[in-house]
Amino acid sequence: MLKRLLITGAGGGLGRMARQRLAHLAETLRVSDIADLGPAGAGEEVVQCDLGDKRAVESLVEGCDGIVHLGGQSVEDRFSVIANANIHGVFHVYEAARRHGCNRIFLASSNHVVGLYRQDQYLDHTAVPMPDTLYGLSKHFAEGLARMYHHRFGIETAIVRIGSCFPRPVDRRMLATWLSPDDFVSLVERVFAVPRLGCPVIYGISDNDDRWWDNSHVGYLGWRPKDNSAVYREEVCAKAPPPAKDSVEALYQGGLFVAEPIREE
Ligand code: NAI
Ligand code: 15L
Repeated sequence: MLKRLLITGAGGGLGRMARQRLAHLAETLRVSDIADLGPAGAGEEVVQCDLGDKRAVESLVEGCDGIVHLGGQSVEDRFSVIANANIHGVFHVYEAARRHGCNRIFLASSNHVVGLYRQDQYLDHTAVPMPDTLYGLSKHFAEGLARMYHHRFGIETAIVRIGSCFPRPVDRRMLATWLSPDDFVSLVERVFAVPRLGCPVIYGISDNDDRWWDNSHVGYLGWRPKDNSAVYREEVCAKAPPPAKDSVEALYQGGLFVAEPIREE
């Protein structure tokens, strides 16, 4: 069991779930966000801070022996916003981890690191990144940072290219990208249970019939996703008409992100 697990982004969609469902991994759960998280529950510490604030992150990480790093800008935005949270922010997290001897991190990367691949391409962890947005590119930076800190300083990271982690798939693309909340939780559990983690790229998807990504290289984690988006296929297809054949939504793994404008400044 960990002594103190830090969850960043604890006010977000995944963070709220992690806060509720991952407390058993540690004696103390330290939850953090730039947003107000309300009062600390039993066994919790609450720290409000901006990941872009190096000093604040330095003390945020102190005393933690594991991090579930979910905090940051989670969709495309202006470069300044992405740079603060996802570039400076993730650097601050890794630097603080190195200084304080925190050696295991679950890093929320994204499928948008490979968003410019086409939906008829099947990828594994060796695929050359093809980010679809500044957001996807910031996650590619985070992945590189994780590798550098692994090879130079021994910090182990699960680089998880999350597909679409929501209660249920809501469009046709998500039939391939869906990660169920239960499978997300079981993945985090394995990441902190396995004796040797290394620094693998893991595609964060459930056991969907539709799939673009291969996880066979991480069998050693013992993660067995149990859910399958196929259960929702009828419902999704009834609600969401098929996108036009030549639309980005139908062509690219990143879907509509591929059509996002570049927002400067
Ligand atoms: P979210 O947007 O709901 O939560 C992100 C949290 O980070 C928010 O509570 C926000 O206040 C906090 N945050 C933003 N900027 C910050 C800053 N400068 N300092 C401190 N905290 C800051 O996102 P969600 O869906 O919970 O995703 C969590 C992580 O997983 C994100 O890193 C996202 O990029 C990644 N991810 C999520 C996917 C999903 O399907 N939910 C898919 C792929 C990646
Ligand atoms: C992501 O990276 C986003 O954080 C999330 O909000 C979804 O848009 C997801 O990708 C997706 O591709 O469905």
